[in-house]
Amino acid sequence: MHTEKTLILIKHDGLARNLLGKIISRFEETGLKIVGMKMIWADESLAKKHYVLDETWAKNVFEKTKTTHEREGKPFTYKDPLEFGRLIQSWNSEFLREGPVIAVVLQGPHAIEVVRKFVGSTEPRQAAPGTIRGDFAMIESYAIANSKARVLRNLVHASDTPENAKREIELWFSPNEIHNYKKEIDKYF
Ligand code: IDP
Ligand code: MG
Repeated sequence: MHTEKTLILIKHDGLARNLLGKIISRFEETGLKIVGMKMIWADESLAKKHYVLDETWAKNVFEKTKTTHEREGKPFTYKDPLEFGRLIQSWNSEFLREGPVIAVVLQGPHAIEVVRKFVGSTEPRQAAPGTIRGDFAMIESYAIANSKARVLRNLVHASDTPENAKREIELWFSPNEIHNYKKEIDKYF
């Protein structure tokens, strides 16, 4: 009843920094079940479909970045959320294709919320210690990424809503790559 599936991507910076095992361990330790996992090097079409430019997402990205810039007294010159969203989407698409990523489907109670909590804030500098982004990428910030015209290298992507989780799982996995098996812990949920 409360069981959900969610998609995680360990982005290429995770592989490049040899953090794969540590990051996957964190997810295993939540008690959630890994029901799909593979290494995949995305092409442009997959990357664009993953980071769809929808208006709500663009507004959200725009607001998060603008708020941080203003709080730090740094100028934020973008006026149009869609234009900014398009720019971030193109950086994201490039980054996603920098090298192979590990795609994981996790299943269990409240999986989407729990995983987002473990991953931490979008800007690693603001992410709480104990989260993946906070523990392994805290020196990364909007200030640095935007001044270098590149995406935040924040190690992990995680689905943020049930609708996006469904769309993203269908995008990265075919049905026969998702496995249904029992674990001892299942009897409690
Ligand atoms: P999330 O990964 O925490 O869900 P989203 O708002 O969905 O964050 O943004 C997707 C990704 O786009 C982020 O993980 C980050 O890598 C990148 N990103 C978002 N805003 C900016 C920005 O202002 N500069 C650089 N990269 C950004
Ligand atoms: Mg997101």
